[in-house]
Amino acid sequence: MSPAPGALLPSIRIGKTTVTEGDGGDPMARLPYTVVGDVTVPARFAVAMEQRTFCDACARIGWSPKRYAIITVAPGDTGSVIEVPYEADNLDDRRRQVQRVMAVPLTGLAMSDYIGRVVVRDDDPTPRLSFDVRRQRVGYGDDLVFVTRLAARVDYDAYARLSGLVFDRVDPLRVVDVPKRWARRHIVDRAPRRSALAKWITRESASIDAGELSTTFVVPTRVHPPHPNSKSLTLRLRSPLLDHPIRATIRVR
Ligand SMILES: [Ca+2]
Ligand SMILES: [Ca+2]
Repeated sequence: MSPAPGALLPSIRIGKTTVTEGDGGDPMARLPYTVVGDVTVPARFAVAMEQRTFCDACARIGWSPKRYAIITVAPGDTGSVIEVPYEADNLDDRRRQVQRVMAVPLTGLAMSDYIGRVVVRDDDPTPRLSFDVRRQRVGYGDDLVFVTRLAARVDYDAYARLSGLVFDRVDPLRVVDVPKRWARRHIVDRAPRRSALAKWITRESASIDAGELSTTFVVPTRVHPPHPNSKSLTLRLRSPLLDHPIRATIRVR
């Protein structure tokens, strides 16, 4: 028997929950709801589920298409769970994944709290970021190749910056040692040709794009007559993924 017009309908209160992501598969979160009042005849409500992701530097963000489900509440039920699908991977994530669940009464029910939420907590460790060189010693005319590398793929752009370090008592690679065209693109025009190249390398990007494992920074050198002493270039890498900066050096002779 349907409730008389004006009678207070039992209502549904949708809850909130947080789940730990896990690794792959088709995971389902169990979002609780409670029934306030007595259900005396089968009642139904519909839910729309929508995934939202929030992140500054992620490859995949935004809203997913909605999914729908219809939930039947049997007489005497005091509550149960709504199964809410979400995404799980084995990548370190910066995105915040939230499943928003909106309920609409169909028959025999009212809604009190009609918006629920599943927050998915990432469980993958941040991989180690390293900074290395392809060859520690090169000759004039060769490229100096600095390599920024992640130990595992991640789901965001791994931001990193390079700057040069200048040391006393070390003969530095100089502006004159690199091709003019490279110098024009990477360092200021006014850099004196005899000054240390490292001094002018201040803001080079060494960021690794989401899903990639490494990136290189290449400094070409000009062919020179043999030089009695080796020269060197040391670069320092800074990144929010590192507790402290790390550095790498290449010698040229
Ligand atoms: Ca995971
Ligand atoms: Ca993850």
